[in-house]
Amino acid sequence: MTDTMTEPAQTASTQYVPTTGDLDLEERSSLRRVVGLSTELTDVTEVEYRRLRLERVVLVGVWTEGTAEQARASMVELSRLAETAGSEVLDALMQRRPKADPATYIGSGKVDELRAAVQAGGADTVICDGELSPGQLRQLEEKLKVKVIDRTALILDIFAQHARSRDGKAQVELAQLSYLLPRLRGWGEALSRQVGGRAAGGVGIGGRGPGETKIELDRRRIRTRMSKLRREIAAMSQVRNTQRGSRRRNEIPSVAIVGYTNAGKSSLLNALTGAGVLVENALFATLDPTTRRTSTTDGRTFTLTDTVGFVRHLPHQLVEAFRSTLEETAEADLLVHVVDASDPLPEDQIKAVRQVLVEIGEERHGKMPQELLVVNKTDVAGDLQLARLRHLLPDAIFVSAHRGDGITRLRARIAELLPRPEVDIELLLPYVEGSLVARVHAEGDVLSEEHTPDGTLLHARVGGELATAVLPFAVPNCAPPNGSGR
Ligand SMILES: Nc1nc2c(ncn2[C@@H]2O[C@H](COP(=O)(O)OP(=O)(O)OP(=O)(O)O)[C@@H](O)[C@H]2O)c(=O)[nH]1
Ligand SMILES: [Mg+2]
Repeated sequence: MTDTMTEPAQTASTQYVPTTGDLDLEERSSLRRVVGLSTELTDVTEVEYRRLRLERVVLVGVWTEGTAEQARASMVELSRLAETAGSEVLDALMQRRPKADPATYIGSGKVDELRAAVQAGGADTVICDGELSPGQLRQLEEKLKVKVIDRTALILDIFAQHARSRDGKAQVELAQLSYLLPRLRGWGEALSRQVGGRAAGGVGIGGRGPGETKIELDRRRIRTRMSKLRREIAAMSQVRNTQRGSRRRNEIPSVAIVGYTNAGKSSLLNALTGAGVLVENALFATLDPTTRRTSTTDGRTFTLTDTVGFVRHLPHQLVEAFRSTLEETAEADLLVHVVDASDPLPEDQIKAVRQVLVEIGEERHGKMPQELLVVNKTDVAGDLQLARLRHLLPDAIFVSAHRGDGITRLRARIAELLPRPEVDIELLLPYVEGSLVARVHAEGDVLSEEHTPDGTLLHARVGGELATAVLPFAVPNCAPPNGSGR
């Protein structure tokens, strides 16, 4: 998208003509249209697909900090999220303010303008770019007379649509319930009438009635369901722990692919392993981790895991619910952090991803695996952008998962960074022990191999457990397998 926020509005319904320049009074108090975010049909072949779409939405954001470009990027992303959730974006408006209005998110005077935009396009939903309080949502809903949701609810909705596995579904439901719990009173007009005007504010006059009892009952039900989900998630993560434990015992190093949503993580897994996992130009296409085994060019086996992507302001309910999945990521030996070179602000994406990683890492006392930055989609990024990124990220590997450029270099770099097995050993394995030879090849790092009349003579570095298994075949006079350093 090349148009900027300050371009004149193009739609006929507009009454907000944005001004140029920064923050003059008029601008501060106006709603600006974010041009180019409408997702109206441009291609008839889309008709069939769009028929399924339920909502016609207007987006609204409050720009409180950062540059105009960042504010716009956030709105562009919100529109992509809305589309991913199946909505048609009619319009996008943004207000520059020092902070969101505590009552109505955008300035209360601007709500009328927003309502006009809603009515002009026949929208049925307004999506706010942030996490709103239950009171803000309710007040806006009352004024706009259409459903109002926030970014958090939108992301939760996408996750709910995309979750496939039992584990993923349970995690999403838990996140949704924890989002819903404090908002129970704010939702549904009938409900708030029952408990009086101050419903969202807590108990007070009129706060105890039949409605209250009903809400308490609902709350209790939700809490019970949440504990059940937590138990289920814990049990499922136990199973995965066991599987992972067995990989650990076999000392197979693990690599986790992390990165912003839509950066090309799944494509990279496919490029590296031919896995054939789902690749989609949609946010949060992947929710369930996929693990594939592959090997380095020198024959060491390792696992690669593709997992859920991150996004700016990833709802903390989701981070909480996906904690077990995310923690597994944090236990990898190496993180391959994929960055989309075609994004206008890849630095912000890197920052957002690292923030989530830090959040997970804090639970683990700050111990994070080493990170290898991989800049993807070099085939579509501009030369200037690539030059800038090469300068900014001198240690990154530049690849195109689509074209295969840089993949060999990436493999080599992964091989370098993978932990090496720690025991240096020389073995003479009789030919009947072919399976042990194969294991040394798969799990260890073979330094030399020679076929002698008595068997295979191997010089290798292997993990502790394998070293014990092959100890009877250790060649005498060679250093004892006691972990002679790396
Ligand atoms: N041009 C180009 N497009 C790419 C490349 N790699 C991935 N893509 C596209 O980017 C989009 C997202 O790719 P995915 O591999 O699904 O990305 P992801 O990071 O797994 O996304 P989520 O699972 O949704 O978080 C798809 O439309 C891919 O075809 C690349 O090297 N070049
Ligand atoms: Mg994916």
